[in-house]
Amino acid sequence: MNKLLNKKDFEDKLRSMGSMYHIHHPFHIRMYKGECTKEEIQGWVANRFYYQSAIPIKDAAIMSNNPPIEHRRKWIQRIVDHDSVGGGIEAWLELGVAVGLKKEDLLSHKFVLPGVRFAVDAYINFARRASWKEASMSSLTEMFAPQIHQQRLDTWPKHYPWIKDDGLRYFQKRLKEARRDVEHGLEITIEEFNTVDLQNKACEILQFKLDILWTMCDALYLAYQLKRPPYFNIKDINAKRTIITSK
Ligand code: AHQ
Repeated sequence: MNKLLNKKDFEDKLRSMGSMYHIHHPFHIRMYKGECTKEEIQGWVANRFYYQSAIPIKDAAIMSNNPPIEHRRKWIQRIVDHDSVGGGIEAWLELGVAVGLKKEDLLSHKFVLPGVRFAVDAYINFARRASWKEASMSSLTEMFAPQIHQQRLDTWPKHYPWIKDDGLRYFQKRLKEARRDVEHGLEITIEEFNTVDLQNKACEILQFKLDILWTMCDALYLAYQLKRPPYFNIKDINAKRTIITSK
C-alpha cells in the first residue's frame, strides 16, 4: 500500500489475504471432498501435531518478548488452552488415536516431514526473534481458521466414518478459542501497525505465516498424495517417514 488505511480498510486488507489460506491448498480440498486415504489423514494428523506442539512454545516466546501486562494477561490464555489437562495438545493426541495412530507416533515426531519441520521451526524462530507486536500479528491467519475447523466437523463424519467422533474434539474446541484470539490479535495489529510502513510490514508478516501453512501442505501433498516422500527415489535407505498402515 502507498497510503495509510483507516482501521476498517486495514482489517479488510488483511482479511483479503484469506484467498491464500491453506484451506485452498489441494491437500485440504482433497480432505474436505473425502478423497484422502487413511494414510493421508494419518500423515496429516501426525505432522500437524508438530505444528500444534509449537503453538504454546511460540506463544511463550511472544510472552518472553515483554508485551505490556494488559496483553500478557490475555495472551497467556493461549498457552493454557493448549497445555492444560484436557487442552488442545491432549485433544490432538486423541485425534491421533481416533485416526488409528499411537500417541507415541505423534509425540516422537517420527513421521514429521522435513518440509513440515522447517516451516514450523521457522515460525517458532520468528516469534523468538521478532518484536512481540510482529509475532502477535503473525497469529492472524486464524482469522480464517473457524471456517476450516467447521469444514472438518461438517465433512469428516460423512467422508471418514472410520474416524471416531471423539477425535474431532480439537476442532470443536478451537472454533470458540480462535474467534476470541483473533479479536485480541486484531486489536493489537490495528492499534500498533499505524503507519503506511507498519501496515505494509503487517501484510508481509501475514504472507510469511500463510507461506508456512501452505508449505506444510506442500510437503504433505508430495509425500502422501503423490507418494513422493523425501528420498523416495533413493534405494535402501532407512529415512522412512511415511506411515505404513497396510503393512
Ligand atoms: O489449531 C490452530 C491453532 O491453535 C492456531 C493458533 C494460531 C497461531 O498462533 O498461529 N494459528 C492456529 C492455527 C490452528 N489450526 C490450523 C488448522 O488448519 O487447523 C490453522 C492455524 C492458523 O490458521 O494459523
